[in-house]
Amino acid sequence: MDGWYDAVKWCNARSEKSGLDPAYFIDRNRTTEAVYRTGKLELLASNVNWDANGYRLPTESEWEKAARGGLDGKRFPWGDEATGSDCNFLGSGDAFEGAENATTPVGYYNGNQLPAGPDRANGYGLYDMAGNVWEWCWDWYSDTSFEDPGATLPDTRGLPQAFNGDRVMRSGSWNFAAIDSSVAVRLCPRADREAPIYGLRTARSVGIQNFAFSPPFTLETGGAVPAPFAITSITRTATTVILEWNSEEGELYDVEYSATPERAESWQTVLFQPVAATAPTNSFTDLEIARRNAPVLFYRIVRR
Ligand SMILES: [Ca+2]
Ligand SMILES: [Ca+2]
Repeated sequence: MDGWYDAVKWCNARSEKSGLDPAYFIDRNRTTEAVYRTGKLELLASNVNWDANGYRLPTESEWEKAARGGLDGKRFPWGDEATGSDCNFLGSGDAFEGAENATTPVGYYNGNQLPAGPDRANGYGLYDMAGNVWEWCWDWYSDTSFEDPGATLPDTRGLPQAFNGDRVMRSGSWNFAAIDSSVAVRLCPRADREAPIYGLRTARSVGIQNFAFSPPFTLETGGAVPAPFAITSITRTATTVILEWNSEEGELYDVEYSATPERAESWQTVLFQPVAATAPTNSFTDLEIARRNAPVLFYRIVRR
């Protein structure tokens, strides 16, 4: 067994067994369809089809959001204190305490646990986000990964490259103290590390959820007089985005998108042919948002 690598391959195997699209690929550009099934690969974010409907590890940020269950600013998913009736830690006094692998069954803290306590499903209905077993996350581990520029992206996937051989684990476990079950505690095992206190929780992408759009802006073309125009309306369906903008007859426009708009080189053209304008407004329907591979998209209209 090879720790994180096996966790990732297990996600792919579960996807394929379930008839879903796997998320992890051998090729970093995913120019081939070779699914990651064997060996130890140092996967980068570009190895992943983040839009695949199959199983994958949550990113560290996804994990933390899931763990808090909407209750921010507290040490645990339910509040600031943890007792043996809340989650499985070392000495929590649950019915499995002292066993060789003293895990509690999934959902053990459902109101019928011992020591007796309330149902500890968090605000999102999730169990065991605190304690029981540590859970692998996607991200590379570094003490300072939150200072990386990418950490402020709307859907950060952590450091772009390996800092060392460590990946992040979260949650605490049956063999650690109660305080290590705090939502914010991070463990940094080597990615090939195996232990009976390690586990995983899978995630699935449900498609593009949120859109942010370029604000109205002014564009200059070839040093000409600034031509003010703006995206005037956005309509989103399950699979498309319809953009409308102010336009002038006879002009040509490119529709561009980006998931990281602050990076100038990240903008890509939606169309190969520019949109010929009608006056006074123009519209374009992006039919391929599911292929844009980003949970948040920004659009802008550029006049040729
Ligand atoms: Ca315990
Ligand atoms: Ca756990």
